[in-house]
Amino acid sequence: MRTWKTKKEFKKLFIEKAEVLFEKNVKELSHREVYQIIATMIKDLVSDDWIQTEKIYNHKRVRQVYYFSIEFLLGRLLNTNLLNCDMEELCRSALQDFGFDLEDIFPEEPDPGLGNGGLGRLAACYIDSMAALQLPGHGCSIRYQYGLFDQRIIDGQQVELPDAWLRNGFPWEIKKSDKAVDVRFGGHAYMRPGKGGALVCVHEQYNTVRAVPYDVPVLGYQNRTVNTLRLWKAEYTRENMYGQLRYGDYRKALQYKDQAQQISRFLYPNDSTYEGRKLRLMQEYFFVSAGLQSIMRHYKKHYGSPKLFDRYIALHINDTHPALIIPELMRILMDEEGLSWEDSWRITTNSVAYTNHTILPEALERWSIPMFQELLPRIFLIVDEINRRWLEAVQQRFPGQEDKAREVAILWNNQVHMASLAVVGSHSVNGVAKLHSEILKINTLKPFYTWFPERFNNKTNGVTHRRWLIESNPQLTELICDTIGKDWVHAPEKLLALEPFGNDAAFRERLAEVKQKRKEILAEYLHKERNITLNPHSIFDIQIKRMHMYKRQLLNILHVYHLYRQLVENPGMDIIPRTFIFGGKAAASYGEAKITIQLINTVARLIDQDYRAARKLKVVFLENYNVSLGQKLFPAADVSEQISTASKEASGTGNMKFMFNGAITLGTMDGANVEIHQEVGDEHSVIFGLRADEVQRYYQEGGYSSWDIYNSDADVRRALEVLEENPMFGQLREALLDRNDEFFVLKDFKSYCAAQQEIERRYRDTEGWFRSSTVNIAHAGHFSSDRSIQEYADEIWNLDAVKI
Ligand code: CR6
Repeated sequence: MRTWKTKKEFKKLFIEKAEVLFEKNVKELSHREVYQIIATMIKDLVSDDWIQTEKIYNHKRVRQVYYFSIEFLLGRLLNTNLLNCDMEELCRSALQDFGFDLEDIFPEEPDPGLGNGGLGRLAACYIDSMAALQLPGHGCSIRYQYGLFDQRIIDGQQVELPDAWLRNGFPWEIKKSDKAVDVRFGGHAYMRPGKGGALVCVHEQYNTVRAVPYDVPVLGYQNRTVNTLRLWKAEYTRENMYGQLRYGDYRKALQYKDQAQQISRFLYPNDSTYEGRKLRLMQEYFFVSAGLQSIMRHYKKHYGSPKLFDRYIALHINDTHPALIIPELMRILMDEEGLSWEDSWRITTNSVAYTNHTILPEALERWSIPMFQELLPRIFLIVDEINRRWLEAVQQRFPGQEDKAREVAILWNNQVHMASLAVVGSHSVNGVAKLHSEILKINTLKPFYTWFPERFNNKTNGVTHRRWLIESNPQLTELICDTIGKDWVHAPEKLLALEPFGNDAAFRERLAEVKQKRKEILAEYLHKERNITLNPHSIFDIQIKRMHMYKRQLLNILHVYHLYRQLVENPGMDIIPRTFIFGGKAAASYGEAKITIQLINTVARLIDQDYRAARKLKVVFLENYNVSLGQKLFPAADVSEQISTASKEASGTGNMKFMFNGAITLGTMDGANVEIHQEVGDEHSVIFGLRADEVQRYYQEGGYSSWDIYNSDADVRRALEVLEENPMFGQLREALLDRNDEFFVLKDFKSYCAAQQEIERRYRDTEGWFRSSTVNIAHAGHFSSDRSIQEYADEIWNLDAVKI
């Protein structure tokens, strides 16, 4: 492989690539072509290390983890990879010689939209950290042809367009046709006596879907480790198609072909809600089976007997979407390797660990048994047997107590309960923040906790500080390095050394300059790219995340409207100018979330058109919020809105990205906000609203009366008038009043308004504000995904780092 280490070599190779890939000389290249050339060059550059990394893992027979996730929300890779292989400056300067600015090249890369929100982005942060920590860990997922939809706002409303992110190819991937495997769907499965009388399974008349892997290198941070993210694409097989044609059934043959290709076509645009589509179940089994077959093949080649599988391999399931890995591993060990049920079960439960990401009941996956059975007959037999043995154990301990069995059954009410399968079939179950992990134990998974208390643990989420601070905010990175040196880059907890500088006026001044600069960069960008004008001297108050009723964007906008009404009545009111920025996609079928977007845009227009308010207030809803837009927004934020109904947000990870960039959290005691508050205290964060236990108590007692609040609080009554602007908003009004305000928006309204006043009071004290900002940055290190991943490696996977 021709590679490059110096600027001279870079330029020589660049010119060659321009010829080979595009038959152009350098002057004729478009920015997109420049991007494609550099990406290809980086892939070449790291290919030796990639091969070397795998060789060392195999040769040393180290224990490895495979992280199965139905989403990986990667974001752009060019900048990240340049940073990781320490070639950013060389590349920048070489391009300059050719007359290109690297900053113009970055935006040419489309965001791979292979995820919805937090869960998918978490998976991306986690593989980044595994490589940075030199842990032998790989990702496994689906190569969706269409990612999450492209969001447009037309007349204030969300419109979804297909996201054909692969249109111009994906230069980071390598197709590995020779590593393809076959996955079976449908047919009939039954047991029959085999040699020596033992029962063996027969599975016949199934359809075969070919799974073709595309590998993406995952680079460690300047350490030569290159792990793999393996994405599977579904293809039909000629054999299967011709098999059907032989019987003259064209309709069936084409139906098969179409269905096979359909499997990796779309990412489901749902976040935290149960998507009960047959195709989704096919996707889940497809990538789990393909991934596991390829792991087993590789394992047997390099490591030996399947009996020792669990000594060398850890399998992690990111939520329940990959939980079929449990019966699939049982199938492979029994049907293909000839192991007994008992040995297979021991190996399976020792290998698999499960992370739960939500307590929302509608998001806990359940599949109808008839559909499951029809699609995956062999897997169903195994799940049925797992369930039978498990309930037998329950009966033995609690004879005659039907209700005990009902609570923990995997098959119940004609449904397969995936969370139950995941808990029973793994050795570790974790939540994603301390509060969430407690709620799992005392509430959501309580009966399982009584059975297996030793399985339950917490792993608070984290985000990669390399992308979310170093890459996104070079100005702040430079200031931090000037102040405390560079140790924190490798050991983010060392950011703590920054804390005393909160009392240093010169430092605070520089920090304020950085924040100002980042607000101006954002304002300029939005002006140029989206024709939006912001006042960079206003407070930037930002809520960016998926649109969801539990996340309460509605509470935020009702407060904005409340402020607006105050200003109209009293135009001289002394408030600091404020810019409220929203961004987030609503699932296409989530009516209330889509109406909330409309409401935000309505209030935005109302304010823009009213001179009494427009000087002080501004609302913007940013179209198509994604990872790369996030990288512009977090650095520019003064206030981080984390206002979910307590107990509902399992962790949140945007809260951590804001913290790394020195924003102050305005939040409820929910998810990881609790731990952020624990780190920085009341003095450096603003907390409001009901606590999780209060919320849960209200639910147990049938809720509270939102009408009482409406009747007794004039501010609430006035705020709700905005819902009379448009008949569409009647639905939101109904949810708040007639359907009793499931998410406690009205209940928390007063306390939220007070918290917003507190924000303003603190902002007026510039010295105090930037002291708080400093304390937040200093304590953000705890929320690096390096810390999370080290905990997973030590406490769940039992994994050691490997020097390359
Ligand atoms: N929607 C949680 O809701 C958490 C992420 C990652 C979520 C969110 O609070 O930070 O996972 N849950 O752990 C699911 O996707 C099921 C999310 O992103």
